[in-house]
Parts: sequence; C-alpha cells; structure tokens
Amino acid sequence: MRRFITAAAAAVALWAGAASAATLETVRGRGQLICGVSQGFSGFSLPDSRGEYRGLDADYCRAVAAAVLGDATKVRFVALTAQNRFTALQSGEIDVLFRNSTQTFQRGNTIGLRQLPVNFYDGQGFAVRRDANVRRVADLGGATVCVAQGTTHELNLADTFRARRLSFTPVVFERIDTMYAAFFAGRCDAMTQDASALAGALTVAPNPALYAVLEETISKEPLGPFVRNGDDVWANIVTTVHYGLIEAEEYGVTQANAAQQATASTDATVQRLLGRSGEFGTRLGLDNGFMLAAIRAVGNYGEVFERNVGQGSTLRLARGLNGLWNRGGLMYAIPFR
Ligand SMILES: N[C@@H](CCC(=O)N[C@@H](CS)C(=O)NCC(=O)O)C(=O)O
Repeated sequence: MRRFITAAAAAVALWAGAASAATLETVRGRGQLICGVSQGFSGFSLPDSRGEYRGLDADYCRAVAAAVLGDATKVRFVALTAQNRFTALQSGEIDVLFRNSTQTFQRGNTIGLRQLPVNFYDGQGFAVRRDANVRRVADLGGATVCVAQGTTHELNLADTFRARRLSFTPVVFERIDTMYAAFFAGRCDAMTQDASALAGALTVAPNPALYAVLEETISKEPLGPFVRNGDDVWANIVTTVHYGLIEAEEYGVTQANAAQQATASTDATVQRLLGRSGEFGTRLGLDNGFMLAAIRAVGNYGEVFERNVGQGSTLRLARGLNGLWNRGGLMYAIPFR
C-alpha cells in the first residue's frame, strides 16, 4: 500500500511538472508533520494546561497530519516568532507554516514561499483603555503605540498614520508576551495587532474590563498557510485539505457524522469528499479517505472556527467574512468534482 502511494505521488509530481514531491516523502518517512505555529496566542495556537496546542492554526496542522499520515496526533508543533517564521520554512525546519500569517505581495513573491488559500480573514485593529476617550483611529494622534516586530502591522501603522497626518510613537516588541505586559502596564496608549489577536489578548489582561478594541480596522489581513515554492504536490495537498474542510461545512459533514456519511451518504459531492468515489486521494498521492480522516480529527471549517475563536471559545468572534460564501462570508471551496 505504502509503495503504491509513493509511486502515485511520484507520478503526480511528474505529471504536474513539479520538481519533486519532496515534502510529502519527507513527512511520510519521518512519520510526523512539523508544523510552524505562533509562540502562543489564544484562539490560534496556544498550549493548554496539558501542553496540548489548541487553536485554529493548531487544528489545521492536525487536519494535514490526519490527511497525510492518517493520524492527527502525529504533529510536532514548532513555536515561531513573527521575525523567524519564514526563515524556519525556507530552511526546511518546518513542513508548513500555520501562524496567523498575513499574505502579501512581498511574502508571496520575494522570499521563495508560496501562499495557499486564506483560512481566516482578519484586519489590523487597536486596543485602548476604555477611560482614554478614544473612539476611532483619528483620536490616536500623538499616541504611543505598542506594535510587534516583523509583522505587517509596523508598515500599516506607518502608512495609515502618515496618510491621515497623525503623529505617533511606535514602541516595537520582539516578543508578544512583553508587548502585552507593556500595554497592560500602561506603557502605550494603544496596542495594535490583528483584531482576532487583540480579542485573545484582552482575555488574558489582568483586568479585561479596562480595555476595548476599536471597531475600526486599518488593513486587510488575509491569514493563511505558507509552504516552500517548488513543491506543487505538497501545496496541492495543503490547499485541498483547506477546501475540504469548507466543502464539509457546506455539505453538512461534521466530525460526529463523517464516518456514517462516508458509508451512507447518497450525495455525489459528499461521496467524493469522503473517498467513496472519485479516487481523489490517489490523485494527490494520499489515501482516498484523507478528508474523512481530517474531518474526523478536527471537524469541518465551521466547527474548527466555533471551537477555537467563535462561540465555543473565550474570543467569541462572529463568523463575519469567515462565514461560508452562501451565508454572506468569503469562505468558498472549489467544487469536489
Ligand atoms: N498577521 C500579521 C501579524 C502576525 C503576528 O505575528 N502577530 C503577533 C502579534 S501582533 C503574534 O501573533 N504573535 C504571537 C507570537 O509571537 O507567538 C503578520 O503576518 O505579520
């Protein structure tokens, strides 16, 4: 079986004109996926009291491990800073990066990396003290702003404040924990980061009621996975797992019912998604039940969202842009056919 899958992967690579199926082979040979995540922030990737990573990014790592290795526990999480995350991928230290990373022109075209479909649409926001009388960004003229080094936020902040002719003093931090500590200690008038991250940050404030997140955001922050350029097979696998989780939500396939649907569903799309027809796994060099394994491990996209950042979490974020396309959001999977 293993030999057959390996030969199929090689054939796919040749057919696709890819340099190699190197990452898939490496992950399989190692028996483990090495997944780059953040050093820890609530909702995306944060170790719980037992040291188990929780969060949307962590679940995406598990979904890929389940799809590729048939076992969602076969993941090694590597905690990366904003600054060293892309180098870790370039050097081969990790197989894939799921680390609240914004896709931009520069990151997609100048550092040898490839950006795969967005799994969380975000925007850059500001947290302020409620008693500071700041309602909108325009009220932040002259403010001292805490910002993390190596993020998209440094440039967005400078661009926006310059365009609006607002002066500000950035206080730049390499580590997120020291940035939070500084903000909660009153060293900055505002703290800026992805709005989702701010929601998570306020849950760990010594006194969350003292702070608010402004409604206004100043940027588009499309967050998604990154892989190395030149390995189309691997890129297609990570992409397909993402689309599969969205398609599962659209077609009502859940963590709880996936196994039963795999044998009983009469819907042609569900049959292909769960590996009963179409041989889609084989075409990617995987087992045909790859999406069944991923969904059984983490649930569909909506379940992953609600558990980690939505109503089942402390962040309680609304689906908003991250809703399905047919419910007013932007999450839209290519059809499984
Ligand atoms: N989405 C932005 C920001 C990502 C980012 O690194 N955010 C910081 C806070 S602003 C963070 O999450 N840090 C968590 C950590 O360092 O573990 C980017 O890709 O540049």
